Amino acid sequence: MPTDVVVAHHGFCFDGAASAAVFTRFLRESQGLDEGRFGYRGLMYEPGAPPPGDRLVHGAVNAILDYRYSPSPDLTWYFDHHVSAFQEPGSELHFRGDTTGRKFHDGAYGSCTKFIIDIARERFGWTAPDLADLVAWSDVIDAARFTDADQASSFAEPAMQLAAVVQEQGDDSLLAWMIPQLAVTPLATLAAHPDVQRRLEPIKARHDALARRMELAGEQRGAVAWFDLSDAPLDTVAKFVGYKLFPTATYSVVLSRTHKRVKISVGFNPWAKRPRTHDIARLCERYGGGGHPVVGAVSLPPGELAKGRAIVEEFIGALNG
Ligand SMILES: [Mn+2]
Repeated sequence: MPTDVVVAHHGFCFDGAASAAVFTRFLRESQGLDEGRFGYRGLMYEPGAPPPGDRLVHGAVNAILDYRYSPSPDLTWYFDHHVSAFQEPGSELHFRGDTTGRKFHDGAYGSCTKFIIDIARERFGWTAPDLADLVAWSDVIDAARFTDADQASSFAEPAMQLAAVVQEQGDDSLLAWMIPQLAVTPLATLAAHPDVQRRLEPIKARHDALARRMELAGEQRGAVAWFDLSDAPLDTVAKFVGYKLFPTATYSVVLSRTHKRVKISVGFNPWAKRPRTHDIARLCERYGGGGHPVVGAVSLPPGELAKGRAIVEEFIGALNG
């Protein structure tokens, strides 16, 4: 049977996959569509990414979830919570002129998954109480609303196990299997599946190795937890481990390298005891980098470690100022 519902969602992202799962249930149950008619496509935020309208199929029911808006006439449903959703010229005007009542955007939401389930209830009278756990965890993970750094860097919760696998290995072939499962299976049951656990094992091993490396390399200088990880190439990320190791730090600075670049990552501790007094995006822009007020990075060509170290010193000085 041909796919005639195309769900284009943010790829390699737990909120993107969960949004696709909730939307699938919504469409199946509110419109009586058969499960076999759904196809999934991951969209990535990367330089030179094609406009999302290119991934839609003429004649199908097309949805874009947790990703940029498209003014394509083929777009049927739209849900997103990114403030940067309207990138294509004229796309915001096109969205505002919509009369179908099937295109929704709210930049105040922490996750697209929660946005979809709220709109489905308020506008269409559809609910799915069995998905409450999936929705709640998507909201925690996508907005990093963890109770503390321990929870944020732990694999104990089934949702955290699934998110780790999706973030690292969530390509179209894995998600073609996982999204329909997320739509109907309790998180603990799905996380315990041998295919999930087999994928999770090496991710956990790399994460644990990095956590040990950070423990050895880390030092706190004033308000800043600082990690020099430039001794060997970095093959994974552990966004919150630094705050677990140094809970009193307000900021973290990490110097790392891959074969492609030297990178200085700067972040604000979401559980900091003191308020943020610096705009990290602005700080990084001074050195050709960028980001958000709470997290940013500067990249240098490979081999420019000495310059990287000099920038780190300036960051640590500025963040203590
Ligand atoms: Mn999202």
